[in-house]
Amino acid sequence: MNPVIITAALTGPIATKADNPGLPVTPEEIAAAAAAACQAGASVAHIHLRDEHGRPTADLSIARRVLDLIREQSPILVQLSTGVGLDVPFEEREKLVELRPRMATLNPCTMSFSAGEFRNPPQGVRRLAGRMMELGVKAELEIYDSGHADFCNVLLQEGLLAEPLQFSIVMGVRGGMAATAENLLHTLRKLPPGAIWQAIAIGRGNLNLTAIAIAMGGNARTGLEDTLYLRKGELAPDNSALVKRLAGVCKSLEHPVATVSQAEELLSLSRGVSRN
Ligand code: KMH
Ligand code: ZN
Repeated sequence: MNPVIITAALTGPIATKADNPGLPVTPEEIAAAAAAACQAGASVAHIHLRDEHGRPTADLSIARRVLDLIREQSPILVQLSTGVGLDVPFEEREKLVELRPRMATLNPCTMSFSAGEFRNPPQGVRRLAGRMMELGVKAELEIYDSGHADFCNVLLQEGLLAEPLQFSIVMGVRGGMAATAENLLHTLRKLPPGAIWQAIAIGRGNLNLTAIAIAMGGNARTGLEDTLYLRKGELAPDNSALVKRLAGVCKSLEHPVATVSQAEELLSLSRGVSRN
């Protein structure tokens, strides 16, 4: 049985400190949260950036500062979000991979996302996928609906993705598939053989669907991007509390938690000098 890679999604594009005071927003807070999450059992930090007003941004100097601070404080592997936030143009978002993080997300399709629109035009997605391959940045494919997995299979056939493919099955976003075990199973059947995957269940279904995914041999993600609460009515004090709880779930299910170097190996990350 492979160890479970725990990803900590520390900030996301939507929540504010008013929603949860433990949300890390500044580069310093994000780096400290990444280090604490690593201590608690996370081997990957999924990173969104915020500007000085707390708004989602793809500003390269902020991204550089966050990457540098994380590297100073922790061995955790960095996955930069190229999803960034609904109001940031695709053409700005895709530039983030030029910083050559070890990993970055690739959102394959345009979709409704709650009250907004998440724009991922097919030719832009192809350009970004190709550039990530050139730079050796591992793509995590964000699947909000089972048809998105079909499109990733097309990208694979076109030679724009490197195996093993890594997927997040995202459930619970309004505009994507609902957080149900049935949707998870249906989508998993579409993944190519040897694919690595995790479930991301936004909101209320977070703990149960994540546990189902771990029991099925998937990896796991948690963090204040995905859920602000530890349980109904109780805000999570910080990201590391959510990671600690998830590591406990893995332990109860007798699945070991991956170390950073195990995660690096399992994800087939390309090595490079001074990269997170
Ligand atoms: N925000 C989640 C619904 C990304 O940042 O590129 C999925 C996600 C994708 O984390
Ligand atoms: Zn994200």
